[in-house]
Amino acid sequence: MSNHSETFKNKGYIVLPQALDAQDMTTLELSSKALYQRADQLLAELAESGERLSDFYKRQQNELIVVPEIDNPLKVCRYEYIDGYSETINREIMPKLKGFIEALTGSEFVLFKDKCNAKNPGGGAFDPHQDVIAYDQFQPVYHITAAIFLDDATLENGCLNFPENYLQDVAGLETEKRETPLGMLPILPSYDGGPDNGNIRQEVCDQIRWNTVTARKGDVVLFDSYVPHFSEKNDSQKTRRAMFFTFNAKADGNFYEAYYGMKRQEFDNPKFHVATPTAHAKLEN
Ligand SMILES: O=C(O)CCC(=O)C(=O)O
Repeated sequence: MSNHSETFKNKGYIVLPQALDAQDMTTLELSSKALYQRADQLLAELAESGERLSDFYKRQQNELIVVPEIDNPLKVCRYEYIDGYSETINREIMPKLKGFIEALTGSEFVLFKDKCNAKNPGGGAFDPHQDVIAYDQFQPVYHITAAIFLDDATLENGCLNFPENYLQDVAGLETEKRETPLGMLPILPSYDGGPDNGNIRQEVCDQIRWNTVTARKGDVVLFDSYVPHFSEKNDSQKTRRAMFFTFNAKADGNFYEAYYGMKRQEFDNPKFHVATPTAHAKLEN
């Protein structure tokens, strides 16, 4: 097993410093500008028309998906369906990300979902969670996300936090476990319903030794869907933009359109907004 695979197996994540080059970053900067503008425009148009996002997306199968911040219906928290919407990202960036994951795992992966967290100044915190619990309406039980940073992620603007070694930290806990290509991995106790729906329970978070993982623009962080993570609010005056492309093993099937088909039909379902600083995350199940 390579050093990278060993670290990934033990920690659930790995940082690939400057994995994207200057040309990739220019492509991403231009594409993300256009995507953000579209997201912003959609929120403004919907506020003007009074139509609810959940009604709008039921009849929009190819549109970019936008979710506003909890404290402001006009402020973009995140946009999704990037690969479906942006031919450039699909053509220029996606093969590279797939390549990073396939080099790490030695098997083929396909895109499951994607998103860009805009994390504008003042943009909200993402509470500690495991991504896998938001995906269990679909067959794959194991996913790997490539997080790419369009801005430096710092302590001040809300970089990601991952555990030093959560498998050791929670070894004594009785938890449900799922069989994955990396062995049996735990589903940690989380809050069910209410404003903390999907967040890992506080007493479990307290047991975990957390590390801040700062990143530079152009770095890629690969993490699996079981490793707990969170980020604080953006307390700086600039954006902290990061895109997250989540893949599943090709052998498990291709669910990208099915995932977004369901999200468009059930936009308000809190399942699709676990641990996000959006009003949707706070709706009752
Ligand atoms: O963008 C962030 O800071 C956190 C992202 C995250 O954990 C998520 O979107 O599930």
